[in-house]
Amino acid sequence: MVAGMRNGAMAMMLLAMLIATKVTAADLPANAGRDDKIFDLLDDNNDGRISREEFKNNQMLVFYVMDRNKDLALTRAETTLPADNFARLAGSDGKIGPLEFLGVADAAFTQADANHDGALDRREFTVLLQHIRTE
Ligand SMILES: [Ca+2]
Ligand SMILES: [Ca+2]
Ligand SMILES: [Ca+2]
Repeated sequence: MVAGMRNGAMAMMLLAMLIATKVTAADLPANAGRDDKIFDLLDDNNDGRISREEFKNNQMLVFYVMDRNKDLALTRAETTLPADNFARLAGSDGKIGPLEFLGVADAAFTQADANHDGALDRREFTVLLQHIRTE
């Protein structure tokens, strides 16, 4: 479905932005091993898998960092999204709320979990990052 594909592409774009934010925030060097470091940042309990909960929790942190005026809504000025993508995500109120934000993160996670075991291993995560980079 066209709508589904659009959501997927949007999810990837937003996630790319989020990951970029996280990397900047952590002040990581942009060289080899970066994917591993991003993975470790998201894997809170260090079991080598990113659970849906870990993924969502970290997305909420990113949301909070991006939400500069802390009104629990992202305006376009608070994101780096192109206008049309922002408009689609934000809906009629013109802002991205926490639930809309988590919905996108959720879609990206589901797409990345190739073997449907409810967690991303390093391999699935690397594939996700590669998708993001080639979008
Ligand atoms: Ca984990
Ligand atoms: Ca805000
Ligand atoms: Ca999996």
